[in-house]
Amino acid sequence: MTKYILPKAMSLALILQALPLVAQSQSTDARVTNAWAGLAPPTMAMNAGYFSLSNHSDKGIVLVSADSPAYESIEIHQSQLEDGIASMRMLKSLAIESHEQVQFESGGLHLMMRKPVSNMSLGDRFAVQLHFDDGSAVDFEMQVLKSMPQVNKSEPSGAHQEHHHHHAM
Ligand SMILES: [Cu+2]
Repeated sequence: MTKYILPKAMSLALILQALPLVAQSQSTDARVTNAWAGLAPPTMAMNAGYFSLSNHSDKGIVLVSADSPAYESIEIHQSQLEDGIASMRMLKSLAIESHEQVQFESGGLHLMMRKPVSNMSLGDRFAVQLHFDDGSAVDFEMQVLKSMPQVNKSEPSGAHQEHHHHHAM
């Protein structure tokens, strides 16, 4: 009868391979990039927030809400053009299929952020949290900018964009 004895180095390699799977099941694989908000006039009690949201998991995810300490309330909105009239409606949820990316952008999906807690200036950063229907959440920072950041929407080939963030959960 043969007895298998794994060399120590080999068993360690097996353990290391297994670790990412464990981490994956405990955190969401949603990732936010290129988050920004325009500079709203001080008289405006609302602002729109934009970003790219990618689902890097093998399952669909459902965004259900967003909040920020910088605004009293945030809704998920969809702008649309109907018969030449622009309007927007609130979404109760937004499904993102496995390995899909959705763009929150001017004229489309956006976060409608109401009643800023303080006056925002160009370059200011504030925290935003997205909540999903499975109870997971993603934290990110939104920056007040003049216009959309000029970054590749797809996965970068250049070195200027940060690489995947692994959630330390
Ligand atoms: Cu809106």
